[in-house]
Amino acid sequence: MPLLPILEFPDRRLRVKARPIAEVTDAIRTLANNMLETMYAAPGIGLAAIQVNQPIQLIVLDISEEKNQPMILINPKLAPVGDERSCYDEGCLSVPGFYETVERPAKVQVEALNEHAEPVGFVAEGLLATCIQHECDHLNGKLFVDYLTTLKRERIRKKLEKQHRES
Ligand code: QAP
Ligand code: CO
Repeated sequence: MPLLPILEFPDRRLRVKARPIAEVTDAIRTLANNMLETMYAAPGIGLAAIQVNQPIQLIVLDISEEKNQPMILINPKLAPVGDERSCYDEGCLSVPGFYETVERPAKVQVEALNEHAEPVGFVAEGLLATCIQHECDHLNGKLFVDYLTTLKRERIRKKLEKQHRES
C-alpha cells in the first residue's frame, strides 16, 4: 500500500477545520489503513487525515511498543475527566525534528466511531490521552506548536521554511 505525503508546518492546509464523516465507506477504511502504514513507516504513534491533506474527522494511532494495536477513530469527541493535568514531550509528523513539552488534561472521555461505523467510548489516560488530544487538535486546525511561546514557534517555522526551500 502507498505511503502518503505528509503536509508540514507552516502549510496553511493544516489550519483547516476537518468536516465530520457522514458515511464510513470502503474509501475511508482504505485511507485509514494507508494512514496507519504511513504512520508506522515514519515511525509515529498518531496521524490525522488532515496531515495527509484530507480535511475529514479521521485519526489513527498506535501507542503500543509492539506496534500491533492500531486504533482508528472517526468523528471523535473528547471531554476532560477530572482536573489532573500531565506533561509529555510531544512531536508531530507535520513538524519533523522538533519536540517540546506540552501540558494537557491527564484523562479524557473519548466518544467516536470505529472503522465499522460502530460507536466506541472509553476513558484514555497516560500517553494515549495525550496522543488522542494531539490528534483531535489537528481536526480543529491546531498544532502542538500553538501551545509554545511565539518565540519558539517562530524559530521552528523559520527552520522548517529554510529546509523546505533547500529541498
Ligand atoms: C503525536 O506524533 C504525539 O519529529 C504523534 O522527525 C507525539 O507520531 C503525541 C515523528 C508524542 C504525544 C507524544 C516526529 C516522527 C512522529 C518527528 C508522532 C520525526 C519523526 C511524531
Ligand atoms: Co501531529
